[in-house]
Amino acid sequence: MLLSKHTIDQHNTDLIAMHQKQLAYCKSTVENPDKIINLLSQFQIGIPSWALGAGGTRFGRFSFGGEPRNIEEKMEDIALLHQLNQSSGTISLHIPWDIPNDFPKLISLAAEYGLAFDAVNSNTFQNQPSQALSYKFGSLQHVNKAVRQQAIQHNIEVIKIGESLGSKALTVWLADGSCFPGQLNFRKAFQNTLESLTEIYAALPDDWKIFIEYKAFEPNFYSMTVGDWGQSLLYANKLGPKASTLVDLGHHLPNANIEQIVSILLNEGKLGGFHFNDSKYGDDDLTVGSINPYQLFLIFNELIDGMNEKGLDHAKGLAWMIDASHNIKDPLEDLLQSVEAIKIAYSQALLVDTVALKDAQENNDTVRAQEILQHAYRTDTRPLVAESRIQSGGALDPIKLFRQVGIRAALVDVRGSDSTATGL
Ligand SMILES: [Mn+2]
Repeated sequence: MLLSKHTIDQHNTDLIAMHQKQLAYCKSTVENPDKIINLLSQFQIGIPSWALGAGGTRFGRFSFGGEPRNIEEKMEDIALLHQLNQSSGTISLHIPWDIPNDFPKLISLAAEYGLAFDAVNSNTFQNQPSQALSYKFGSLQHVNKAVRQQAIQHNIEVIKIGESLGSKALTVWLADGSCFPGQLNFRKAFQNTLESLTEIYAALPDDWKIFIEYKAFEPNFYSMTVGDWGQSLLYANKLGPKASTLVDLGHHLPNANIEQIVSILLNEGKLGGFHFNDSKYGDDDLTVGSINPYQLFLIFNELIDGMNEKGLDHAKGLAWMIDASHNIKDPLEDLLQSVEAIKIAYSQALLVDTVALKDAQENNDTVRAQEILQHAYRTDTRPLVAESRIQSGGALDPIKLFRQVGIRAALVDVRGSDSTATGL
């Protein structure tokens, strides 16, 4: 379901007077507001195809109704998000939860919606019905070479699918690891994984990248074969220039200093992509910025510092994606909240007085350094984010409009109250 331009314009007209007051005040308090608005307009965040339905836990799943029943409907939902916020212009597919077969149709649908295909994701953490061998004891690390080969072939297949859609990167997240001491020879598991990744790397087209995602624990609870950024970086360095690390915010142990990790990886030229979410305990898949927005701001502060240092374009230099999917919110409203939180944190980090911060650091002025960061963090940049949205044709208040129009009820009418998004 898509909105008419008239519906969006009418919504904006109703809210414009208040917005203009807030924008005028905000612009009077920050440096270079128009530059920030312009950067915000260019910033696109990939929406994962698996976030469009209700996620579940291992205890249960509560369907939302009106969930997309196929890849075309997933694209339609992302197109709707993009209409509302003008920042959700890319889609990240997960194979085989999404199995595209009519490529020309999907490509023309994407063009019609103004969407592009972001990194494609392989899946060797589940057995699929057609599959000969089991991933119960791992995939790329497996003691049995035939299992490793099956997982390698799957990844190569995913690259081919991505190529047909115009994607330029493969994200590999491995559930491989062990649940009990003694189960696994760590060195052999690492070596097997490296050899498997090397074969996948060899199948990458010249202009492709491979992102190695890490995770501290779950589903394996004693060891993960790509368990932290150090292990991921080892693989990425050994594989070559097309390989880099992907940071998923929820994949760290509690209180990990993610902003420092990001800073070092960027400095090494080995930060490839980002999965945004938020967490209190582990891989909670919560809405971006819902638990610790200051951490998100600090991460963006390091990202901007590192990207500027390397001359990377903020919008295109890294692959920005959301990776969250949970149980109780309307998934589309949740994604609107996540994108908004990302853009707020990005815009606040753009406000940091980097010259003054550098001076404070050079003079060991800890108090002033904190003042500079927190001054930026405590600035309300929401009017700048809203302005960038309406300048691009989006809605002033996406969630308000989503509710006013009754989008969820309309989706339930078309797709039914018990539809389940594929893969969930
Ligand atoms: Mn992830």
